[in-house]
Amino acid sequence: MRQVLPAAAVRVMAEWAKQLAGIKGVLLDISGVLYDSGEGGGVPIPGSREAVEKIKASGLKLQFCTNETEATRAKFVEKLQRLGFNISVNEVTAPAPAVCRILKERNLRPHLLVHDGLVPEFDELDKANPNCVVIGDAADNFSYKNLNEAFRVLIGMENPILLSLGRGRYYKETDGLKLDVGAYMKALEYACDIQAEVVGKPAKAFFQSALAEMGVEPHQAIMIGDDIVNDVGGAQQCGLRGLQVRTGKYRPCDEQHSHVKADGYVNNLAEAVDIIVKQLHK
Ligand SMILES: *[C@@H]1O[C@H](CO)[C@@H](O)[C@H](O)[C@H]1NC(C)=O
Ligand SMILES: *[C@@H]1O[C@H](CO)[C@@H](O)[C@H](O)[C@H]1NC(C)=O
Ligand SMILES: CC(=O)N[C@H]1CO[C@H](CO)[C@@H](O)[C@@H]1O
Ligand SMILES: [Mg+2]
Repeated sequence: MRQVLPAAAVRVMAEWAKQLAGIKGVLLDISGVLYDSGEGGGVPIPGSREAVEKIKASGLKLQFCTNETEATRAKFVEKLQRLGFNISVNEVTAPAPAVCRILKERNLRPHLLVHDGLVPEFDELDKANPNCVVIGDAADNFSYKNLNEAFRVLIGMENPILLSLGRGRYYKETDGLKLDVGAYMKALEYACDIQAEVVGKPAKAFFQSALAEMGVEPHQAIMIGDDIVNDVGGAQQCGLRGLQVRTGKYRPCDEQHSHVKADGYVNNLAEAVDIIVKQLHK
């Protein structure tokens, strides 16, 4: 029997599906799209494991694009594999490796205000006599003491350089919403009257490096995320199409956001992938 959808749903579905012609690659946010993070590693969002397989089987290029900065990429990927996702380190674009490249290029020696789990990503770098501060989602390591130490390093420099791994406002774990790095980045900006350089979503360069990994042009790619500003808005700024999933940190008011309008809204990753893959075979 043919499923009867309300007229509005049919129209919206058709609208964004029509824009899919020429799609060659899919960029996926991880947290809130594949799984909900939290104590004990988190829980997969129903249908998302199968959706990843379906993209891979369809011949579309796939790259995961995360602002996750609590653990090294290797640790993070291991966790996702334990949750049943078929994902490898080279399929993940993440801020820490990107910032390491920048630090090397510019001969910067970082003072780190990051989660303990991320510190090994910076092992190869000279951290003596720091000439910049790198801030990431330090979670419980965002103590007054640690923030103040970073502040003192910055305020003592002639031209303070603050590099931030993302600028998210908050994110969601299984026990609720959590303040993200952006809130702390703003505190240091305010105290030192400076502007941070953001590495990670929604920075254009970050999406571009993910696209380069896939070898597709912005107009051939679609980003799927739960964050209307950082995933959807960031991707659109870079020339990609952006879909928002109604999972993770999604809130209904996102669909009336003051300056970001997603190319489409879907209930979850599985629904998005069904529509995208069907469209390929038209
Ligand atoms: C995992 O993904 C790779 C491509 O990234 C694919 O070749 C392989 O068949 C997948 N493995 C499973 C078990 O689906
Ligand atoms: C970071 O937090 C962990 C867990 O609370 C703690 O054991 C560690 O000492 C902290 N590290 C720093 C540098 O504050
Ligand atoms: C925009 C975005 O992807 N935000 C993510 C930032 O990082 C946390 C984890 O540290 C994720 O939960 C958010 O989804
Ligand atoms: Mg997310």
